[in-house]
Amino acid sequence: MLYPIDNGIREVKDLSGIWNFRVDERDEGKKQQWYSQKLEQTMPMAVPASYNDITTEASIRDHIGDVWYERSFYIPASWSDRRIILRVGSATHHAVMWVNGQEAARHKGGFLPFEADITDQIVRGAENRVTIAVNNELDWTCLPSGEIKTYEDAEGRYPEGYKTQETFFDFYNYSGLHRPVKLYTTPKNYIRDITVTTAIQGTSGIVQYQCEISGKHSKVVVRLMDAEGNQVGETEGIHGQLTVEQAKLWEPGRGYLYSLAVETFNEQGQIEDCYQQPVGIRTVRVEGKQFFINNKPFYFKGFGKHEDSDARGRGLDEAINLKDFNLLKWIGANSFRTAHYPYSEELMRLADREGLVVIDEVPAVGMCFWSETNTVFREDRVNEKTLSHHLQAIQDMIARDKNHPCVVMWSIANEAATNEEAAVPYFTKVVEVTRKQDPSRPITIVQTMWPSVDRIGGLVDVICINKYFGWYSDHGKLSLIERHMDRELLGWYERYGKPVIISEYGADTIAGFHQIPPVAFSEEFQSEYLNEFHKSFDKHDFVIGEHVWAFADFATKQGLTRVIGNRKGIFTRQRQPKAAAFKLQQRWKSEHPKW
Ligand code: BDP
Repeated sequence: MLYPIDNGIREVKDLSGIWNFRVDERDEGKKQQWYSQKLEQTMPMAVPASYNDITTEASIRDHIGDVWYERSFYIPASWSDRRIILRVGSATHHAVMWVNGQEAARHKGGFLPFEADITDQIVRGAENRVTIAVNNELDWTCLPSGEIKTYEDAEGRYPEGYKTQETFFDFYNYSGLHRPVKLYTTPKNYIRDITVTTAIQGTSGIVQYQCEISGKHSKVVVRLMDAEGNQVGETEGIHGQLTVEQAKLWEPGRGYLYSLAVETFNEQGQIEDCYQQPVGIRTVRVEGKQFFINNKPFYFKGFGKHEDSDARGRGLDEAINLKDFNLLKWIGANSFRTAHYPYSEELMRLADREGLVVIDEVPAVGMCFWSETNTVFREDRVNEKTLSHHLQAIQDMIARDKNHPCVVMWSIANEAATNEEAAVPYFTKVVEVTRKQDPSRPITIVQTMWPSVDRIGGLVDVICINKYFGWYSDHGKLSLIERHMDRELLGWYERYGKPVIISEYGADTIAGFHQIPPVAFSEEFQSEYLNEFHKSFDKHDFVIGEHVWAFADFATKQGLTRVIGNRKGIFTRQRQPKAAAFKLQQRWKSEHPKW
């Protein structure tokens, strides 16, 4: 799926800004067809943003159900012979979109784009109206999964109709139009998709491409330009290969990008469509105990992150993204995981440019109750319907992100109950579909289970584990961490013989709390805590990465263990460093046998 771009042929009109917004308190909008005319009783709402933290009303923040967005737009006269596409970067979690009262698209899944060809629905020369109903309810057929709990049989202890959204993941269920809504054009015959893979031969880079073109064309011309705009290769055809001598590689810390310019020509030989696809020449491979980028062993230093900030919630904020990337570089990190869902396309393009390495994760989070009897993979929970949505989400994520050089591995789930027997056929299918869709990248699943009970580590290429010794178990006992971690790591390696990344380890820390000797929640404790883990990581050559949880403090649902959100950030939610940030910087920026 191509990202909408502006060029000499295609145009983009960003509909970000203030939209009309209404909370559907009584769930009546669809029945009353609110989309058939201008929305009434609206308030202003920013797009892109989560709506939850924008107002002062808890009832809006915590609303369960539909909310409605609406705005008007005009189609420029110059777009008269164009296809016109309306594209939503993400709507969390379900959406129905109408244009001038007519349904244009519906979509399930809160973290991936969808679009509709609205050429025949719009009026030219007059005002058009787009209405989007966004719903945030989660059940077991969704990713992430959830349950709506009702209280009818609670003997009147709760008001009539009272319900709660139960979630099994540790981030606030932010909702709304989180990413830009854009109009873009293509010609009638257009480039539908481009897939690029790259290889390295000696000092040359090989760029293989495959285009999908809709409608007739007489010729496809493909040029490769370097970052300075010089042409370094040219060929013809909807698929093919270009060789770049003395190629400049896309490397961690150095996001060198070429541009693959595809042009299609009509039967009269005139140019019809064109698209410029950024290309990073790089390879990835897992072999033995190591992860190779461009045939060099790579050690992952970095974080699990979230798309999360004050006021905007999960809404795209390019300033925050850039600030985060600058902080990642400042601290000496080279990578992050998109915990626990695919991040915005804008952020992924920035990671390509900045040379940050990304583990791209599908929103399969919350599939575990850490219990042998309260199982998750069963008919009334994670079932066939969940699987089919899971497969769809993976295919859509790969379709969106396949060309990003920054993406070096797919994560197919976070902390699933991989000890359950029924998890085996489930993840066998997920892995099979992921590999088929993208044979070029390794696959991981982020594990919470113990190596002795896990059943699916054999399916993936890299073992990722989340470990909280000294926090959720043996709380506060810093002296036990190294010992527990050693046992755990050896357990995984002995069982599967695969490289291991510690994809989460961390301790809640309130910026400004100090204690010597260290006490849990103090800045000193967080620094010591990480240090104890590092002692263990440094001993084992099959450990190929450390991602601290988390990059910054983030919002969660309210809970006894959450003091206004999850405080495991190395930075506060406002992106200021806690003491551990300086310790990590010291470690990650110093000479070390692992990097
Ligand atoms: C892990 C989850 C992550 C949580 C973290 C924590 O993967 O989403 O935020 O624990 O408890 O289990 O801080």
